[in-house]
Amino acid sequence: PLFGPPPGLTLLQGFALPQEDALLAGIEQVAQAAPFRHMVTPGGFTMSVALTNCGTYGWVSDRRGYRYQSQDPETGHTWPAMPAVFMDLARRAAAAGGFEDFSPDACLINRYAPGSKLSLHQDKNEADFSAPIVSVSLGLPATFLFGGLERTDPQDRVQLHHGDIAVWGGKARLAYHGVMPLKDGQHPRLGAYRINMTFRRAA
Ligand code: MD5
Ligand code: FE
Repeated sequence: PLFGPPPGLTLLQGFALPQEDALLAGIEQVAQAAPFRHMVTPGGFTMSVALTNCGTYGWVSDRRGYRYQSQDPETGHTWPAMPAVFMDLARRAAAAGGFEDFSPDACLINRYAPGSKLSLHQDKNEADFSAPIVSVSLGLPATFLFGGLERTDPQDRVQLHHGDIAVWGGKARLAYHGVMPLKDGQHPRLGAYRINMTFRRAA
């Protein structure tokens, strides 16, 4: 199509707003047990985004690569359980995007400070690409880049605001994507941060 969203992306503007308080409380609870930290990429760079996880599996990176694992590498303990309000919201958003019976076993929580960015990449560490990725944006707005199946394909941009949910499935599931450096600002609930929660079927 010449206009309209790319195939596979459903943008649900404001979908998470009714659960705002419960989501922020859940993130604080998760971060108390598994604090936000900056991981190192296989190439040896420290990520500008800080992250933590909840659920059965968590996404981790170190010099050996990217992978999902059930233990927090900082503590050796399992990741905190996924709060019920997270699971319920992810399932309702997936259904609204056309994916019934989404059953995420991993929730990666990314925290962006001004200047933090996510370079262009594909999400390929999950076992089943037929499941969507549900992404919840909170706090400061961000410019999201999404391209095609080749790194060099042309990119589109979308602004993601507090409370927006994006459901990435079908053709968008393996598309290259990234986040532009976060602009400085103050959000009434999150201050100078953007938080993005991604719900995935990892195993
Ligand atoms: C973020 N996080 O805003 C994004 C939201 C990550 C990551 O990219 O890997 O932690 S998830 C966006 C996403 C997922 C799967 C496919 C596509 C986008 N896409 O086709 O563009 O922190
Ligand atoms: Fe990604």
